[in-house]
Amino acid sequence: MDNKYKSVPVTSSEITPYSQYLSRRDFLKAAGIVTGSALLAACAPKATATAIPAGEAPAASGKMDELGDPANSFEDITNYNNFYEFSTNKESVNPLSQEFKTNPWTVEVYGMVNNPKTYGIEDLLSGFTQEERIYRLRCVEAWSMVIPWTGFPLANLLKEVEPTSDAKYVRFETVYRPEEMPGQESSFFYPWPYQEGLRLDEAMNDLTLLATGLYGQSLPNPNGAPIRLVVPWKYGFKSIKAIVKIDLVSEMPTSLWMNAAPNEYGFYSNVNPDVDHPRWSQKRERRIGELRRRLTLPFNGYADQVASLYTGMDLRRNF
Ligand SMILES: Nc1nc2c(c(=O)[nH]1)N[C@H]1C(S)=C(S)[C@@H](COP(=O)(O)O)O[C@H]1N2
Ligand SMILES: [Mo]
Repeated sequence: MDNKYKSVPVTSSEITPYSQYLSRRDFLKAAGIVTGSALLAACAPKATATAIPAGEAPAASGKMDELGDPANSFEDITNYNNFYEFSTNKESVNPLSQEFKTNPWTVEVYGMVNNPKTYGIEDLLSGFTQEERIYRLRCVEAWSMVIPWTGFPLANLLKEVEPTSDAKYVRFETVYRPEEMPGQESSFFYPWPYQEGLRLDEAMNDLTLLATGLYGQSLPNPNGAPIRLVVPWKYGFKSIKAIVKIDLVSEMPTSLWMNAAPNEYGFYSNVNPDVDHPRWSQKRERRIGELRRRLTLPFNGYADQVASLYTGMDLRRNF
């Protein structure tokens, strides 16, 4: 497959060091052009000379996705999170997840495979070439971000364990640790642990990433440390965090969201501006840091790489 995301091994010189990124950000702040405040200024009655029209604000980090969209700031990416194990409030996930223990950590890969194996997080970091992938993340709630992940294709791990010919789907599970994750103390609304699934060909697609970091740092706790899935053409809830189990199965797995609200969340959940959520439109999205809502793209803009996975399927029904 023609791949825009060449497997470029990440070397430390290629990643903007966090200190440099911070100092650039401080510079932008000093110049009064950090996105949030610039946008506020732009809609205030007395817009100042430094106000920058939405969409033209310079990227704080200089990092961009393949459409030229600037990456969101480290601050936005780590302070506006969906991680219901900690809180349903996006701003509370960061403070509540600070003490979460991500070391030691193991990921068990099992089920319909020839070589089942339990990997320590250090094996996953050293055994697979880590690369940077700058992806758009589109939440089903109609907001989005651009995130510079580091990690490795899930396919590389699956090739090592060798799925058998009976394996048709991959089931993922988040750690269950109610003593550290306050949201897991009650199962009244959500049947913990968080689970997600992919069809095997979706899991093997080159875009599908196991992320172990962002902005060249190890993965921050609010983003699903120490390892999480990233499936950029699907709604964000498919990108399960803090993974401890990867299970190869023959039947379509049931995700936490399919269990909790089957009329609202299906298995495929490909980003699709033409299929509204039962309670809101999916036509547009709010890119965090931008003033105006932008049009949502089919498959979140990755159609040329993944649309062929769904040939013959009725995409008006996103389940
Ligand atoms: N275990 C777990 N994974 C999860 C979630 C969650 O609540 N728990 N939220 C999902 C949702 S709805 C989104 S939009 C993304 C958000 O990822 P981010 O916080 O890194 O931007 O994580 C997904 N993965
Ligand atoms: Mo989401």
